[in-house]
Amino acid sequence: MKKRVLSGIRASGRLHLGNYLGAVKGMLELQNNPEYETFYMVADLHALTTPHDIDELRKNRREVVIDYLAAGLDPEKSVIFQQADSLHAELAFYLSSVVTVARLQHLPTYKEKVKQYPEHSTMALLNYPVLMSADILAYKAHAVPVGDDQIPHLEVAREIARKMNEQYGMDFPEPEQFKTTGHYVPSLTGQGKMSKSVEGSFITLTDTIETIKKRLAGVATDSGKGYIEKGLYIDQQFSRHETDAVSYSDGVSVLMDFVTLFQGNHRKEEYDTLYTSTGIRYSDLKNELADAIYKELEPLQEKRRELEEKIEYVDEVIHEGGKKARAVVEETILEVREKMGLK
Ligand code: AQP
Repeated sequence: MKKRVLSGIRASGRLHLGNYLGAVKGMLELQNNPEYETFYMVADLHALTTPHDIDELRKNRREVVIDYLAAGLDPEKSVIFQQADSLHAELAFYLSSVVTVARLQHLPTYKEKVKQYPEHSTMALLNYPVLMSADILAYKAHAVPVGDDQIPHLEVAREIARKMNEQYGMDFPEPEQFKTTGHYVPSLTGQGKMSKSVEGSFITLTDTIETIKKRLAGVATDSGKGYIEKGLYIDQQFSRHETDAVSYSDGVSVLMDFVTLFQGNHRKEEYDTLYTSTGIRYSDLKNELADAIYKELEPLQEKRRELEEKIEYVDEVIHEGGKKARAVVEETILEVREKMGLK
């Protein structure tokens, strides 16, 4: 039997490079691996966990699907659907009976969101990881292509799977992160990760070359020259190694991450050499980097324009995907109800 994969992105705004590199790239890789059966959703219920505008949410539920299709998700290979069309919320309730409030309150992601939206410390926000567990366990998925920010939530999903298996005799696999090379894309501000809701942090998949240049222009740089710092690296066998690392300032370190992701290790090493010799000209670096990013996004944007002309096709994909996803979830829910004594 094929192993199952589940992933999703919140319908809370335009997709950015973090979503693309941390999640969508992994979704594509597994979709194209015949050993896996892939389920990819728009997390519209999760969008209710933070303040939102109703019309925007309605629009974003479809926009994320258009981004998925533009990036190469293929309804012939993957089930593409909207979370609210399936029955994840019902399963989340059953799963919530094996998690304590304290466990959820201590999660770093919960604390961060409460800090970001102090007026919106809702039950839905606290329950976010339980709903995410339901998303995954509904399909008995093994692999979850998500970025590093979701690791604490995956740990909750594994704990819930274990408890449901021990207490009720379910056979949920313990899901694992499927990691991409862009599993942590930093914010352009130099602080934390790239996020939809943090202005100045992101580059979206629909940005023009001019916008990308403008956004990169805002990244803080330094004099262009730096030094090599001696460091200590401890490997998995706990052996210690001396390392030489170029010490970049916050903003330049972000630029270097992007150089590695879009131009490769070799270009990054050339900048390392320049930084500790003649110096880097950041205007040239940013222009070259903007071109490399745009080169990756241009085909997606072209495909997106085509899809915008075929909205009936997009809605058909959503409709068909919803039916397929629901059929799988119904089976899991029947089993859970029976094992929990509700049938
Ligand atoms: N910076 C990132 N680097 C790598 N992966 C990332 N992801 C998000 N940001 C990065 C991954 O994208 C997927 C979908 O994210 P989401 O929209 O469901 O969750 P999110 O964390 O709410 O995304 P944002 O952009 O941070 O939105 P806001 O600001 O609204 O909270 C996940 O797999 C996530 O790991």
